[in-house]
Amino acid sequence: MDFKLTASMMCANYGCLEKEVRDLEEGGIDSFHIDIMDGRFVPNFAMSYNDMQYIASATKKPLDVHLMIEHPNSNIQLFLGALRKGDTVYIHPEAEYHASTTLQKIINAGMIPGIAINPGTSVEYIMEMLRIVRKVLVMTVNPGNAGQMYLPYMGKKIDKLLEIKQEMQFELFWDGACSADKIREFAPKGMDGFVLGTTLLFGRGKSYGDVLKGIRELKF
Ligand code: S6P
Ligand code: MG
Repeated sequence: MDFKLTASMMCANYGCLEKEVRDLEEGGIDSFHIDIMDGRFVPNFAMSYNDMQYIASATKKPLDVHLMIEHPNSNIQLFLGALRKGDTVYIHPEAEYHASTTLQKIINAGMIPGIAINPGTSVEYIMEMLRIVRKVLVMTVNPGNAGQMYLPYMGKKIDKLLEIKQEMQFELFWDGACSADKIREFAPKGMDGFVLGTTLLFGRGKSYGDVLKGIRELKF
């Protein structure tokens, strides 16, 4: 079954970040998920612009930059300037007055435009943006922290997005408390990828290669 696995780098060990990137790459990760938080849009500070730049320099794999910052339009050029074609930038429509303007800047810079949506944001709210984005990151926990519980009321929203996706061009990615059970349930329904954090990949007492191999070998 074809789906992408991306590593949530806010869960990595910063004492040996270079090794973490290398081990994930060698283990077969598809991309690196970079959670940038401003302490305003979400009540936490996670990764910084510098962390993102470092990881970009340490790998040839794509970066998926998840901007959890207020008014990303004010800083988007800074982030775009440090990225490569083929990298994805997700903004939150809840954090921007004119989200489509910001998305257009991402498109014009040659990056992949994405929207990340909070648990409380409806599919109807993002309907028009679905026509211009190439990726949707559906938050299955409230944004801000790793290690949270899956919010079960997200299942219906995901099913709705999976249905709409059949007639549109976007890919759908899962972010938050991703477990093997969720991959087993949602990959066959058409989910294109999963962000892996503490639930499945980091701090599990297994090598990244073994975890990723285990996921690829799941029986559907
Ligand atoms: C949350 C962030 C996510 C988390 C990821 C962690 O605000 O956007 O990317 O880092 O969900 O995974 P887990 O398995 O610890 O929930
Ligand atoms: Mg994220």
